[in-house]
This record gives sequence, C-alpha cells and structure tokens, in this order.
Amino acid sequence: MAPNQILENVKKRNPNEPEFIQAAQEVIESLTPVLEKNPELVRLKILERTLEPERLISFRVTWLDDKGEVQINRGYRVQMNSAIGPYKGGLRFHPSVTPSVLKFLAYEQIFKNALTGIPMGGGKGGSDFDPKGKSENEIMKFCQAFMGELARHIDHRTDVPAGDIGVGGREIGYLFGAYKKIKNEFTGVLTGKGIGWGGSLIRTEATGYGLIYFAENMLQNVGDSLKGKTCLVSGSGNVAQYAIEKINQMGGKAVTASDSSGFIYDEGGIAGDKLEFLKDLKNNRRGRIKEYADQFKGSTYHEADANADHNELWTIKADCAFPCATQNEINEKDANNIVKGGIKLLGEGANMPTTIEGINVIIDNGVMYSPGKASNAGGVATSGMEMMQNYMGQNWTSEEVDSKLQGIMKNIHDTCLAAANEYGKPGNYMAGANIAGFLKVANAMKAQGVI
Ligand code: NDP
Ligand code: 2IT
Repeated sequence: MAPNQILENVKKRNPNEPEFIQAAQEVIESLTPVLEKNPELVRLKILERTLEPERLISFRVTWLDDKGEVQINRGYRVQMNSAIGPYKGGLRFHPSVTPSVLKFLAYEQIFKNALTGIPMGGGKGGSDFDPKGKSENEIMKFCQAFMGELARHIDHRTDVPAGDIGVGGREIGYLFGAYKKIKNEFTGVLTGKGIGWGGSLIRTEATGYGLIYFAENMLQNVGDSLKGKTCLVSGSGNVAQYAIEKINQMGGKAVTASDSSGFIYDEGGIAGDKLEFLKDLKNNRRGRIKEYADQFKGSTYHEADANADHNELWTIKADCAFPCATQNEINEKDANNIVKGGIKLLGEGANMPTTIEGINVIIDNGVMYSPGKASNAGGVATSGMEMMQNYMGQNWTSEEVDSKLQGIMKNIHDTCLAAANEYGKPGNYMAGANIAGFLKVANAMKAQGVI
C-alpha cells in the first residue's frame, strides 16, 4: 500500500485520535523512501502492522479520597510492539490522558527504544488521574488501586513501565510496593526505582542530561558547542530540571522554565542556588513557578494565556530551544518566533512538543532540529541499564552509567545522520530517527513471521 493510503487508513480507523494520527503521519511520511527501496516490507504490511497496538488495556480505577468519597478514574496500558523486546515505556498521570495520547506516546516509544540499541519493545500507559492538589495519602491510595489491575498485565520479562508526566520517584515507589505485595516477588518490573531497592544511579537525571549530550553532538558536528550559548527551556519537571543542570555544566546558560500556569525568564541564568530552589519548589513543595520570580529579583513571571495563539516564551532571543513540558507546545506561530529570535538549534526533550506545521517551519529555515524520539531517548536507555543491573544483581557507579549514556546518545546521533544520508535526507535527524528505528523493528517483525 502507498504511504498516503496508509495514512488515510490510519485516519479512518482512528477517527477521534488526533495525537496518534499526528505521530503516525510524521513516521509514515519519513518512510516513503524506505518503502520504495524495500518492496518486501510493503508486501508484509510491516508499517501497517506497527500502527495497530498489539494490545490496548483499559480499566476502571476506583479509590477512596481523604473525605471517604468514592473516586473513579480510567487506567490504561498500550502494549504497542514487542518485536525487539518486552514492552517498555512510561506511565503518565494527567487529566489530559486519553487513548489517543497514550497511543501516540507508545508509537513513538517503539522507534525511540529501537534507537537506544537495547532490546526493548514499545509501550505506554497511565491515567486521567490529576495528582495536583492531592494529599500524600490520596496519591498512595490511587497508585495502589491503579496497580491492583495493572499487575495482571505486566512482568519484568513482559512489560516494564516507568515514569512520565505526573509519575516520578514517589509514585514509582508506591506502584512498586503494591506490585510486590500482589505478586509476592521482588523483580525489576518498574524502572525509576529508588537507589537501594533496585534503582539505577543517573536514571533521574538521564532524560535531561541525554538531551543536552545529544545537542552537544549536533553542534560539534558543525564545529560548534554549547559553551556560551543562551538556551530557552520549557517545563520545570524532571526533564527540564536536568536539562538546565547539564546546560550549566556544559558552559551554557538556561534563562527560562515554565509550568502549566506560566513561565519565568531569568536573564542571569537559572543556576546554582536558583536551580536548587526550582528543584525544591517542584519536587518537594510542589508549588507554582511564579514563586521563583517572587524569590529572585531580576527574573520575571509571565502568566500563561490560554486564548493566545502563541507562547511568549518562544519569542525570547536565544541560541538554542529545548521544549521539555508536553506535546504540541510549539505551534507554527511559535516556530516562526523561534526562527525570528535567532535560535540555531531546537532539541526536543518532551515527546512531540512541536506540531507538524511547526517542524516544517523549523526545518525549512535551517534550524537544526532533533525529534524527541532521538534526543529524549536517554531516559529509557538508562531504564534499560536499570533492567540490566536488576537481571545481573549489580549496581553500577554513576560514572559507569553516565559514560554509557553519553555513548548511547552519540550512537543515536550518528545513526540518525547515517540513515538520513543513506535515504537522501542529509542532516535531517527526524527522517534519520524514523528510518533507523523503523528498520530495526521491521527486520525483527519480518524474521518472526505473521503473528
Ligand atoms: P513532569 O511531570 O516531571 O513535568 C512536566 C512539566 O511539564 C511540568 O512543568 C508541567 O507543569 C508541564 N506540563 C505538563 N503538562 C502540561 C500542559 N498540558 N501544559 C503546560 N505545561 C504542562 O514530567 P517529565 O519532566 O517527566 O516529562 C516532560 C516531558 O518529557 C513529557 O513530554 C514526557 O513525555 C517527556 N519525557 C519524559 C521522560 C522521563 O524520563 N521522565 C523521558 C522522555 C520523555 P505543571 O507542573 O503545571 O503540570
Ligand atoms: O517517554 C519516555 O521515554 C519515558 N517516559 C521514559 C520511559 C522509560 O521506560 O523509562
């Protein structure tokens, strides 16, 4: 089937799933030259098969809040593709979670995981549960109720979830405890565990660090580096915090951070005590980003405007931009502002933070662009390392994990460039990531027959 026909079918089969269609469209369009060269993959309908989840589990999660009132949420796990390893991917707790959002994330995860070089299939899950404003007790109750059902569907050799938006170390702890009690076994069924009970050093930092290692590779490829570069970062959660930390370590300067209520701009740079304040604010006190501007004179707070057609954050003049919050946070107008602001590199820390129209503006204007499935793969790669340590009963040092992470990010970088080159798209990291990730999975699917 021709690629445009495949896309039409995806639209027809998934009519109310705009995020999934968007993620599928990007991959399908990138794969046109691959399908032309490989008629066998077309005959076997490999691309079409990747677009259908192997399994999509949907379940009710009921729990009692602090007032004793019954609460009902929806839980999901999308087991998208297991051709090269057990399903692997995070859990997202956010009111915007729908099957469409989880299918887009699980779809991208297939190719991201393939790019890491570690044998992991693609999956994603989560719930429409909103952790904001919930007590510790309510978070724990919810996690236990969620795992009460999820435990039937996962296992350390079958499907290994981890964190994502709204799921950090605290939630992984409660989820792991619930799983262990239900199954009466201590296995590496989740990653992102605490140090001392199966977690890996550097997993917390890995996505943000990996993003910046990837950007440094892109810059070095054109004889440049992050040293002295001013960087825009969005988000203030796990990925954003450690992207900012690594930008600072590389001699750059991160001047923005955001949450769903707005963003702060600190021309002096978010570093040292200021970064520690941000981490404490978000990880321990769970407060709003405005507090940063109240605390540090010389920084400003800009409230988000839900009716605006663009985000003011992306109008700030800088050298690099790292969106690390959520999907579709950079639209066409934002992309035009990014070009106008003189940005030379856009590295995605979040999954699918740029719309298709936005990506076209960025690439057409010669801004270096890395898609999340390549540049944020450091998180899941380090989850893969956590799984290896669990299987072997070992604990690797920070230096060992960090040096392996750097090697993996360089390898993904080089793999993307090589694949882009081979298929006539030199310098296009998006095409390269989609092609290289797909070919690895496609070869495994071909070898394993029609199943
Ligand atoms: P966190 O929950 O730690 O942080 C999310 C951040 O994004 C918060 O600042 C949050 O603000 C903001 N945010 C979330 N949703 C929205 C929204 N709808 N509008 C505006 N702001 C929003 O999540 P992570 O840092 O882990 O994840 C960030 C991104 O990185 C996601 O796209 C995730 O899929 C991706 N990612 C994460 C990996 C990981 O290992 N954690 C690995 C690879 C990718 P607020 O606090 O107000 O909600
Ligand atoms: O999007 C992602 O890659 C993640 N949220 C991390 C997944 C994982 O299994 O570590």
